[in-house]
Amino acid sequence: MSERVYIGLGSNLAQPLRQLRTALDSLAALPRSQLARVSSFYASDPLGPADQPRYVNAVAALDTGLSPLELLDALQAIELDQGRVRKDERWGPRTLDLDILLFGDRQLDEPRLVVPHYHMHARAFVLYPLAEIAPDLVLPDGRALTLLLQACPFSGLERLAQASQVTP
Ligand code: PH2
Ligand code: MG
Ligand code: MG
Repeated sequence: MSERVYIGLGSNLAQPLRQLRTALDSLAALPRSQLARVSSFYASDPLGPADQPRYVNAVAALDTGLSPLELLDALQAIELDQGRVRKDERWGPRTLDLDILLFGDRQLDEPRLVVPHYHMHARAFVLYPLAEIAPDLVLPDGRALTLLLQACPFSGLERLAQASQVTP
């Protein structure tokens, strides 16, 4: 069985656009998975500590037969592969952050994985790219994405002209 998963991508170190493109290639190559859609890239000021570079974010839709923890392991392997160093600083800079935002209609609360992702409901750099690839989405708790967007101003987000996917 395959489930639709939404993954948030973020980077603010070591050429963020390149980090995101490389990560998308790795997502496309995951076993038992198909990369279905990718949003545009968006730049924004850092949420959290202000003394770090601006972020580039995107959201991807993946259809996968992997279990949530199998996918989490695979995403963390990609993060490490791209030089992610885990530091204690909360919301600090990173070469690559891959967050499972939604996993089908599941609601998970496990030590390693909480789905839907904690703060996705109020973050413009998650909600707007997500709406671009899934405008009719309804969250597992029944709330429509359009409702969340109404409470989350676009201000501060900058949609980048660079294509998020290299066309063959
Ligand atoms: N991620 C963080 C902390 N702050 N700010 C923006 N704009 N985008 C992010 O992806 C982001 C952040 C930790 O995951
Ligand atoms: Mg994150
Ligand atoms: Mg993360």
